[in-house]
Amino acid sequence: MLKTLAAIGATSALCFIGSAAQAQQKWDMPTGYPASNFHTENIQQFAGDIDKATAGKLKITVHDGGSLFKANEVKRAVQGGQAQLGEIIISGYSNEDPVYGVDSIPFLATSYQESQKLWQASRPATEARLAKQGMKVLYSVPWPPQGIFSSKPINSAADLKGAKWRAYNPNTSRIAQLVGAQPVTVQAAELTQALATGAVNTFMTSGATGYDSKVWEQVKYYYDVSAWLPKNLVIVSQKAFDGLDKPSQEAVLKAAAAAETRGWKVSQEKNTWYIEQLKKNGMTVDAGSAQLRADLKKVGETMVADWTKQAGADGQAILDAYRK
Ligand code: PCA
Repeated sequence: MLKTLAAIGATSALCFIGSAAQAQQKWDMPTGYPASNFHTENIQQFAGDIDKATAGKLKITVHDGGSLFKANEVKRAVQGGQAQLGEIIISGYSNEDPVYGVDSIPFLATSYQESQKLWQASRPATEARLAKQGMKVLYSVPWPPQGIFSSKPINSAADLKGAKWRAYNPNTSRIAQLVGAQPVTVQAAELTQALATGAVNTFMTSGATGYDSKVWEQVKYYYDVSAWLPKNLVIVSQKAFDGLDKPSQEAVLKAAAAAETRGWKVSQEKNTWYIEQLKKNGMTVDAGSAQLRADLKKVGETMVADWTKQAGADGQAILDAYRK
């Protein structure tokens, strides 16, 4: 905690350059994912664009890999003003509000195109909720489609019974419950270690995180079922944003729009590459048996039905807009 406070104090001070009293702002941006991940590279480019466009008036320091705040602490940090902006996986917060979890329901939106459509349908409700909590959405980028990683072959949901199932959000815990696995929440930054110690042996995520965490050292099978594409959002404290001069605000918004377009494109382009790396490192990759897919579809149907009840009229409006 003290270390965190010191780090913030050192980098987020408002300093003045020369005698013209032109304020230079230094912002801290925590993220939960490693430096070489495509989201983080995109964020670095976003920060660089802002630096350039403001001629160095707004400097953003990116703290990757959960080094300043753990992935699941970033929202509260931005909300509480300990960080001016940050990257969150929005479905990580669906216990606060079901709307945050709509992008992580199995088989509701399974391609980039559907995922974009679902984002357009859910964006206003998502933004309104975050705005109530004092935060503004700058941009979204999806993770590649989610598949199943396992240390042993899986032919149907029955084979998942009793698995030590790593979860990264409430919906992935719920899937574990529905298939009779034991959910353990582990952030991406701790996944390699959790696998090495045997705390977990099965999980759903993208080829991107499989690659980042070098999971082939423990797990040998990847079932590329493309069940959903969860999104990361970059959010800023409204108060911090309002504290910028107009040109800097415009620079942030412009860089955010570019990062959103770039991020969606890179996620899709790099997905194939990530899967290739899993194969190159000795993993068996296939699309999953018809039985496994059918079993998971049922899990998805249960979850859509539950979600619709929990999310009420707002949820129904999102689904109607998505399915139109
Ligand atoms: N990677 C992140 C979230 C989804 C994904 O593909 C993770 O596994 O934590």
